[in-house]
Amino acid sequence: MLNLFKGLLFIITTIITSLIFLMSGLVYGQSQEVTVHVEAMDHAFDVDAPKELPSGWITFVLSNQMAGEMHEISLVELPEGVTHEDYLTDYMIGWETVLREYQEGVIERSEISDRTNELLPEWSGGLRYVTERGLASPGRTAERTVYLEPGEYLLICWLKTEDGIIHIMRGMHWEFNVSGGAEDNPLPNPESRITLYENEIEVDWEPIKGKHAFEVGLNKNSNGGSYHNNLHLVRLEAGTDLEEVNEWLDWYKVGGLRSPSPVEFLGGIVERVADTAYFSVNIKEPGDYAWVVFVSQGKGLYKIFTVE
Ligand SMILES: [Cu+2]
Repeated sequence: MLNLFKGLLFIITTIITSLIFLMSGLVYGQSQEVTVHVEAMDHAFDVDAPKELPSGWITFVLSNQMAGEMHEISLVELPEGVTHEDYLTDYMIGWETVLREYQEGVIERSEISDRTNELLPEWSGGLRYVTERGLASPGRTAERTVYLEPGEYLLICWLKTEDGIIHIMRGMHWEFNVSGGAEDNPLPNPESRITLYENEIEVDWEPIKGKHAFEVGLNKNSNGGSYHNNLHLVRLEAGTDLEEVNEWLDWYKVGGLRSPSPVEFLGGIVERVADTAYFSVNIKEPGDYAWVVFVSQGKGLYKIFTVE
């Protein structure tokens, strides 16, 4: 009798355990893409998302339909114990000072790194820039998919106004928290691959109008670092000077990343953490375009193409 009871108990326990397993499988199996919609304003982010996001792959869509200036999405993870306020005050005031001194000729470019060491708080080294740029001109929308670990983050825009004020200081920042939960989000599934070599942008894609998702492979040099960590899509006009575009992409330059831009930007990436970056662009008009890799204090890399 006792054995029969034990047998029944075993069967019931097995059924319940299987049911729980199945249900949890259903819940977690239904991995959903997490997308955060961001509308850019001059100068604020209007974000349609909760301040608490699940960790894993997240797509940030930067829509620049309402603003008159170009904007970007940068994401930075704060070191433990550092608050959003610390970043927006101590750290940003340090950067503003360095930028002003450099632009006024008080310090040389070669002195910037020493001066930032003096001015920026000690915890600055612990900041983790997950992505930067992905520049979107007015009327454009840029998408970037990144893997976020649990932590405290800030969404920021480092571009500068016509007067040289960093957009973050004008209010382009949005604080959020990432906690565990969605590590099984689907991996990005891009249609095409772009590989950045030392002297070449290799594009495995037939240019056509529409929305296109790309994976960017960052080829490594012998020291294990990437040759290049950025890629941008621009729309060419008669007389566009790509060397001028490369100069403009230099944040440290007096006119660098400052309104107005010399050309229209349709999205892209700066990737400092991973070997592969994911982004999407939307090509609405036929015309001439170029992939641009910004090279600091050098000649940029370009690949021009035409969309019929
Ligand atoms: Cu901005």
